[in-house]
Amino acid sequence: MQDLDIKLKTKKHMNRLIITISLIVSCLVASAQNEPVKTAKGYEIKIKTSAVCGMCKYAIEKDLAFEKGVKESDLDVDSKVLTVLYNGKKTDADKIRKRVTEVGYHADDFARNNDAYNNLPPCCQDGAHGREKPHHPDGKH
Ligand SMILES: [Cu+2]
Repeated sequence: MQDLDIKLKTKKHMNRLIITISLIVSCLVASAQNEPVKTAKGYEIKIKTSAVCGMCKYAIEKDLAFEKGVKESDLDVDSKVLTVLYNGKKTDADKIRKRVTEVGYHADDFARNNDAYNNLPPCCQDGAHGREKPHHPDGKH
């Protein structure tokens, strides 16, 4: 009986340890995201996305143009990094990341919305540009 008690206590201890470790890991992952930078024109955030081509660039930038507080957005297709200039009083980096996920793309630690992803043109989905040469490097079809 005492043996079982010790086992249970050890298990509890292990669980706590696992929780602590996963908290530390998630903090480390979170800190891998860029922080917003204050500029003369507003805040600027750089967000790593899963965009693959000019169509993705067009879709994300067009969508963000309608997001409250967003002033400018520019996606660099090569690095997949989306740079957004925004009004810090009207929105924040996480809201912008969330909006990007709703277009169908990962945004830093925010996973894409799967329904939106499935509705993307085939050329904008995973591996579309790895299997073949990009057939529309300029974003045109
Ligand atoms: Cu695309």
